[in-house]
Amino acid sequence: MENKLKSIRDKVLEQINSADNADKLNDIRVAILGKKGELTEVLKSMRDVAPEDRPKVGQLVNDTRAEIEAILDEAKTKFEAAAREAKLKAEVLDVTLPADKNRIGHRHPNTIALEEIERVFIGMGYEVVEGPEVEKDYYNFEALNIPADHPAKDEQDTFYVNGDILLRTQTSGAQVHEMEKGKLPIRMISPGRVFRADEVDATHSPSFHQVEGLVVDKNITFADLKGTLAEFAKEMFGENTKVKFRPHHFPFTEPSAEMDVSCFKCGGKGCRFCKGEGWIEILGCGMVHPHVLEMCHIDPEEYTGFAFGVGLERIALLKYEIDDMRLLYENDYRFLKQF
Ligand code: 2NL
Repeated sequence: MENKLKSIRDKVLEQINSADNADKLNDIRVAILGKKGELTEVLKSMRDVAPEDRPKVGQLVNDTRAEIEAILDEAKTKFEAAAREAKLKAEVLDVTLPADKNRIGHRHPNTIALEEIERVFIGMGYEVVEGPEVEKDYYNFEALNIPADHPAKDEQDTFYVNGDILLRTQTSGAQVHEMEKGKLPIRMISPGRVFRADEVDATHSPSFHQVEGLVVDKNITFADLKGTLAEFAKEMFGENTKVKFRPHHFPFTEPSAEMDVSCFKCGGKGCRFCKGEGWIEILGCGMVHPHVLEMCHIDPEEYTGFAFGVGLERIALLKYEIDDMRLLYENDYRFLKQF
């Protein structure tokens, strides 16, 4: 029995020495120590051993088993360490490789223009107030003196959500909401997205942005309108910018005007940029129509006001000399990174 155990032990040692991976070790473990393993069979044959020899032989079997297990474990640890070593070598990190460059984002030309406009008016004591893009027909049209049968309503070719609710065509609604609150005086601008069922081309888009302004107080006159907008033009386009007001018509203002600025490229002499005119149209404006004030429960005998509206894209296109509005919406990084 002793010899048999010794021969098993020697055979196993030799097998372990020649094993070259963890799987083979496992095969050896099963062949020797498993349910039907050689050493297990030896243990089963203990019944043939004389009772007085059993403790000694049993001890010997157990010692052999413990020794083989220890050697198997040691070999397994060696294989695992070698495998880890190989894995680490394969995954080596080259810290000298230059990292991918981070592209830092920046403001869209529309945002740059809007923040510039906001800066000018905040500097003159105006508040910035935003309103809802989905608006009631009343706040977009009716309250602005554009009744259901008014031709201005057709011109704006509106997107309707249902008969009463629409995507706003101008940000005026925000100002009507403010006037309805009844807290006077008002000095505000309301920037935001507006919608019109226009075909896309170099100067049109079904969704664009507007900044409207409104002042309501006692003794506000057309002189306040002119002075304010002349100052705005100088701050936006340069100290030497002149302004010109041409009579116009809007249903919500009376009198109404369009304001031109002297061409900031040629100073007014006429060039390619202003198409030889010397002047560039910038915004629409006027004194708030008395009926608009009345509908907002403001007494037009006591209070007057002026209002204006500018297209944000128009300002951005002019200021940054962009010749096609569509470029503003494509978000091509090669275009955007120039501003
Ligand atoms: C343009 C110019 C304008 C207004 C907008 C306004 C707002 C209220 C009352 C009176 Cl709440 N007016 N806004 C005034 C004049 C011109 O926009 O070209 N619009 C299409």
